[in-house]
Amino acid sequence: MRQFLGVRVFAAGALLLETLGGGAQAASVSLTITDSDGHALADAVVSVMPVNKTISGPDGPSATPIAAIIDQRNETFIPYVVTIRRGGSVTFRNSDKTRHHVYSFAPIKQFEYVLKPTESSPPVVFDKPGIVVLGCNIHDQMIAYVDVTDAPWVTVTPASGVAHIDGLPSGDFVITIWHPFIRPGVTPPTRKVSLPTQDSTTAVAVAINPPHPRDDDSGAY
Ligand SMILES: [Cu+2]
Repeated sequence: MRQFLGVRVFAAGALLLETLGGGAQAASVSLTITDSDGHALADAVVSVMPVNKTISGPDGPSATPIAAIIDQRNETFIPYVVTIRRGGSVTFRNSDKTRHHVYSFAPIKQFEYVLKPTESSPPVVFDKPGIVVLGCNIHDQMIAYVDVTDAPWVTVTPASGVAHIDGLPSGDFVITIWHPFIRPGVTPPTRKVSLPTQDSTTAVAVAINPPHPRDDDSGAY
């Protein structure tokens, strides 16, 4: 038990040092995403765009990825939401022992592949920004989303609903929040934040209304 406590104290000390070191080098923003009842929302895409477009792009952990993998496992797309930069690609993989399919009818990208067990698709390149909804013709309950963005920084909220974007320069930013609750044709909420210095940080809370059952027509993508 004493050893266990000792490890915990050491871990807390390391975290404190890391926080102090990171805070001195770059600005950061954290967002708490909830539904309208205040419950934490996972799978919200939080993308950060500089107002001044000449701000150079990032290379830290919050940098928008240029490639992603969506696995098919236990008849589920994993992850449920991915985000990539415009021009980036997603590779689809079947890790189940049954055959799967993956298709998109999205206006910005249409494709379909049948994937045998252990098979992967070629990388699918997305060259227009927007939301792509994915399905499997064999298992109707399988659904996933690809958010294709020009924003240099992005993250997807975990179960806590809290998104941290680190490694930002000082400046003004527009943050856009997208979630599968937001129906096609509805403008996602945005927030403007100003990070005046390299060590500034700000926290923003955003509530997303769940769709009204009568509005829940995902076929409109
Ligand atoms: Cu399937």
